[in-house]
Amino acid sequence: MATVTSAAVAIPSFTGLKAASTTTTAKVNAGAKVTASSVPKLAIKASMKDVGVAVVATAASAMLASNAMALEILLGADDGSLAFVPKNFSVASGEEIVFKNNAGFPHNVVFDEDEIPSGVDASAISMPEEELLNAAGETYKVTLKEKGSYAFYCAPHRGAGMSGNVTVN
Ligand SMILES: [Cu+2]
Repeated sequence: MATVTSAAVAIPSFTGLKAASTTTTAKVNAGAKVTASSVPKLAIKASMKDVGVAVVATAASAMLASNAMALEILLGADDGSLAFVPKNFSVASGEEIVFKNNAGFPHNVVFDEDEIPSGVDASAISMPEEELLNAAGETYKVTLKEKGSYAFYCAPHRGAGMSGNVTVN
């Protein structure tokens, strides 16, 4: 096996990979399998490092994007009245809805099994009736995929009119 002592061998391949896309990196990896030289091994090390950084950066920006997409609904109005704010709203299919405890809690979020699109399991998208959000800022997050109209309510305050409707487009 060849001994790599000179930076002149390693550095050009490293620099080249840095500028290259992941597609090019994959080609180098495939080539390394048939080559016994230690030069490709160095190249693989460098390329793995670069790919790792790229993956992390992609995940971070995806998270930022999904947070920006989320729609926040307050549980309890600022004046303490028992309501969802806003009460009626629309979301895109797959967009996250974040119900956030605001005032007049405890609250919860229960979808009405008779007023959601057919085929959707109400229990799969609802909090259990007896489960409550007790502290300010607590959240219940749900993502609805099936398009249509969904009615929901807060179990402790249903009688007081704390209910709402979301249309998934
Ligand atoms: Cu409530």
